[in-house]
Amino acid sequence: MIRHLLAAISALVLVVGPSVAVAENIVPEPRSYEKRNGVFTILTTTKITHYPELRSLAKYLAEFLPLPVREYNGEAGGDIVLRLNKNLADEEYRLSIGEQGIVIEGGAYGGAFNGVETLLQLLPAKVYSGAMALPVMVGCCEVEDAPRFAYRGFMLDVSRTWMTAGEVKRFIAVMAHHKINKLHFHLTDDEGWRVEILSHPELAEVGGFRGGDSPVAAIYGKWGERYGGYYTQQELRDIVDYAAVRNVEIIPEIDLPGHSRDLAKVMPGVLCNYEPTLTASAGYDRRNVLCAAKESNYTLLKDILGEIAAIFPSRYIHIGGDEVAFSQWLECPDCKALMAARGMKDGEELQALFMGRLAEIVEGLGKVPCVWNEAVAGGRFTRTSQVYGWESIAAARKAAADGYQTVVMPGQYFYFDMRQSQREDGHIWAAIFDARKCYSFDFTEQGFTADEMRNVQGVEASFFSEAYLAHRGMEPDYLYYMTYPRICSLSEIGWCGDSRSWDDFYGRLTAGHYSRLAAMDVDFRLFPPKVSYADGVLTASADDHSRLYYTVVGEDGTEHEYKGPITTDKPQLYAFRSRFGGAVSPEAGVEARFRMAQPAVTVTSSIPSSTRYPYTNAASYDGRIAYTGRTCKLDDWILYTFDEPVRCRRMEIRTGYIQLRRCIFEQGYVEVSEDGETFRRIGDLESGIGVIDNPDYAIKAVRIVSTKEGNGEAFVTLQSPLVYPLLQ
Ligand code: TNX
Repeated sequence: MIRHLLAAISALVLVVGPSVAVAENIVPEPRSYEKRNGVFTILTTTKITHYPELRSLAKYLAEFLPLPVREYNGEAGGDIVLRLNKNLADEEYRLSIGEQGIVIEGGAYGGAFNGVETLLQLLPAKVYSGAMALPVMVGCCEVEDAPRFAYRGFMLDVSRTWMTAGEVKRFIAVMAHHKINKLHFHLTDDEGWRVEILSHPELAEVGGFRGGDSPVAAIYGKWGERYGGYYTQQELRDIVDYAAVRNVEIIPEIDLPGHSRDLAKVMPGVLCNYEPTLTASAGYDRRNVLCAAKESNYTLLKDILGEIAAIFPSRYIHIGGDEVAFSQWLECPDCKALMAARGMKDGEELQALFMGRLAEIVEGLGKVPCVWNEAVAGGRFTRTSQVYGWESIAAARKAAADGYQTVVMPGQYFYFDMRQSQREDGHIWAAIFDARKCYSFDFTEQGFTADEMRNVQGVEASFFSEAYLAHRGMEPDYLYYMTYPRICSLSEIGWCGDSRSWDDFYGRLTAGHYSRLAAMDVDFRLFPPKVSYADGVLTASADDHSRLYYTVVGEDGTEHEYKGPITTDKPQLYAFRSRFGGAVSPEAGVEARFRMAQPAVTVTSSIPSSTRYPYTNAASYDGRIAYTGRTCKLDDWILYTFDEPVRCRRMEIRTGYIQLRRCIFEQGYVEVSEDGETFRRIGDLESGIGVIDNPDYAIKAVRIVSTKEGNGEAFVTLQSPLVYPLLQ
């Protein structure tokens, strides 16, 4: 009877047309998925029944499917059952959807969680927006699945850019939907201390904030105001619990002994024992390495790491070890004496001693130390550690070959703070790469041997956030624009084997997964549209699922929907962008649309230039930058005089580095001159940038004038003017 009723309801539902799930677009792709005939209909009366160990998982599932939760009592049918099966590996699972019900079996909690995530992906995407109306039908199938790697991680840098506990949880929630199971939590660095330490409360209370009256200098354009934050231990425990429900282990990092400027600002006694010369840094002590010779430092670190060990249940504590400026030790009489006493010849040996002592502390706390690859470069570091190979593929392979359990994360594939195409924002030091290039990472092709692979624990991607602050205009979604869909690629590298097919992945991504990301409210990055021009016709295309728009130079910026080829003899006026929910692509167009003019220019200033980086660099248009020879003062100016007056559609005068707007004229105004003699003030700097939009005159000279006394930096960096030519 009930069966007939259900069948009738299913039929009705089919007619009325509620959601029928599409099955094939699962990310990361399961090892085996077999479609079966029939459907199971989830009704409001369907129960989620679970083994006692899976209670929080059942409640998690009920956040998406508003169903009653019951402990499993042996009966079957008509239910969604969450079980453990000791014959499966911990993270392995089986998902079976039959007409009578759904069974998810995991080897351990993580396996069952993975099965639940796959089930969610078999439902309509709106399940992720918390708006799943019931009944909903799901096609019958059998899934058998397990990850390739036990370690599928992501590193979040909350030191450089502060994120609230709520923002961190949201990030965890989204990555967990991709079966990423480790959050490497970069809690300290030169720019911020984010974890409450009860035995030394000033670390977070002072070191969690910068700018204003904080001893920690502001960077990247927020000089005046005090800003930042830290997590209380209670908040961190809450994040740990939240993550555990989502099968995410949190591995805390305290970055030592370098990257510790913030710590040193709060406790100057941790630095080496010498008076630094501060002329080059406008009096600001930028040292960031803990003295290796001070016993008190090890006592302090024991206190700190003891509290970290108590907050985070993970077996692992990351203690950094990257980018240590040995010069500070080599200038320190105490470090030199220590080195002499131990017969050490270089900073690397002293680093091995420092990191070795930290490792002892961590092991004494019953945990495994994790380090960045530099810490083991000399091969002296304890073999019972986990190494993060970030500098290069060779560095990752070497750590694995030397017998360290290794997490592979070379920057050119896995640093998601790198820009995704030439004209977008982000770092460039490792590479410019998008989700496709990331996806192409293949252990076999990269030459990892079978021996090395035995030590590879898995993969990790990272988002270092020193440039994040400069993108407050995109807040909060610059983070998601930079990390998705690259995390989707990461999830398959970590989950599936080598030799994956991009076309297949791209198909699943665009046809199914984009909708899920949109339902999660993730403003991810779309791939740029393809644009071509031939025989007077301009054609553009995006993926089949996004909408395509264009703007025309000279109009007011309105976006028109692209409906078909555009006949024009001025293709350079058009820029195309695709959109999918809140997701957006970078602009694309014909080459000429993005070409910049490079009119001959002379740069002068009220400040003399540095000798190594003369102002001619800023007149060269070749990407080099110039430095002033001192900090900037009130009324200082920088003047750009063009050989010939310049007609253009926009001009920008920027100070600061190209990816990181640092050492900028913080506040000031812009003056232009049509004859090179008389100047008129046309506006204020916008985030340190002088902007002239749509001038209806030719610019002979432009000058920016500081209205603020310095910014705590020793110099100002200058770039070439950005001149957007007229496009008639
Ligand atoms: C290298 S990764 C760093 C970070 C920077 C990052 C920027 C690592 C161990 N050190 O301090 O933020 O590059 O991409």
